[in-house]
Amino acid sequence: MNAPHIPAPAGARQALYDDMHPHNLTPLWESLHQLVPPQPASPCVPAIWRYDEARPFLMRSGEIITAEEAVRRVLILENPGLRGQSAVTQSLYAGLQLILPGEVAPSHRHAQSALRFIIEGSGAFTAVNGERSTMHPGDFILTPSWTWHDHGNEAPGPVVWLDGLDIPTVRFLDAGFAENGSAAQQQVLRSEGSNFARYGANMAPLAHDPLASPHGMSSPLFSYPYERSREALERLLRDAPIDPWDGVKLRYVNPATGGWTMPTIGAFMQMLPAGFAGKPYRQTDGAVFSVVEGHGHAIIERSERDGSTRQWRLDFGPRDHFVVPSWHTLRLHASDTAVLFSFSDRPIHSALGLLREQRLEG
Ligand code: GTQ
Repeated sequence: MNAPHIPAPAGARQALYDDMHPHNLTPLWESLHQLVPPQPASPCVPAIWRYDEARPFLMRSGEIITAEEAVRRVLILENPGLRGQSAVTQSLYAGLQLILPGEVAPSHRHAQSALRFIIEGSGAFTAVNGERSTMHPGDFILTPSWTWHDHGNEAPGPVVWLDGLDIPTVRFLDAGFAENGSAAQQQVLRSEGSNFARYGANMAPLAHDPLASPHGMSSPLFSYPYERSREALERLLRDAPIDPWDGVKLRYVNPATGGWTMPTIGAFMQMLPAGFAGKPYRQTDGAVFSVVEGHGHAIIERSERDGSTRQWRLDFGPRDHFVVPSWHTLRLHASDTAVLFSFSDRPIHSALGLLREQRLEG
């Protein structure tokens, strides 16, 4: 027998919605499809920030505010689909930070995990928990959750880096705490290179207990120099079979555990040979790319529920940044040998059993 049919008088549904609205009640059936979508339908959209276009604004910001006054002089890479939210994807934040010669970005710490990826200039430093690390283009530096950090520039020219933080994730969880240091710059407790000697040589102190790591759930190593990463990729490009989707792609690891460098943000570096035409793939973790070397383009596709697709072509060169939202199909093309750094919220997807990825043909 068929279920009984309930004929609703015209307007009865809306009357119910209106009457219960003041009681903070709302009908699920009007939004079930958006709440439990058949596939991710991100408001985040593909976008590119060309360095040639962004740099003049960054330098202008250097004329109107000091690093000390700004605390962090950063231009946020705001996703066009998420304007006003200081977010590059639903879970991640990205920004370009400028520090001029002689400036200091004062010491603080916060629950948010941060990464720095150096874009332009050499000789600035980030200090993490009492040790400085000098920055060079392509270096990947961590400031894990709740570690004291300040930045300084004792070099002759401007230094710019990409900041990647889990600000939207921490905001979503209402778990944000922050403190300012008692002095602008933290006391130097160890000479530069001490951290790398301890954790950067595929060795670890004998007494090292990963659970009592100096950086909590994050990698105890806080600087990953470009020289080393590039050398590994170049070698693999010559020796190893090239992955048809990724070229040669490596993940930055916590040397003590083999796990992610930070609990909320995963980071990667890949090399694409000249002429590379990558196969398409999609994954639930949305990613931000920073182009280190070479030129190419990304073809990004989004399939809508009605079966239609939208396509973007983003042409990139050195120091450009682009974002690939969750479950958008990506194909990477390189005209000359290209090196791409990227970061995503993959560790969160993995830890929560939500990670899905599809490597497609075609
Ligand atoms: O360097 O600590 O881009 O706290 C945003 C928030 C950088 C930082 C940002 C921050 C920082």
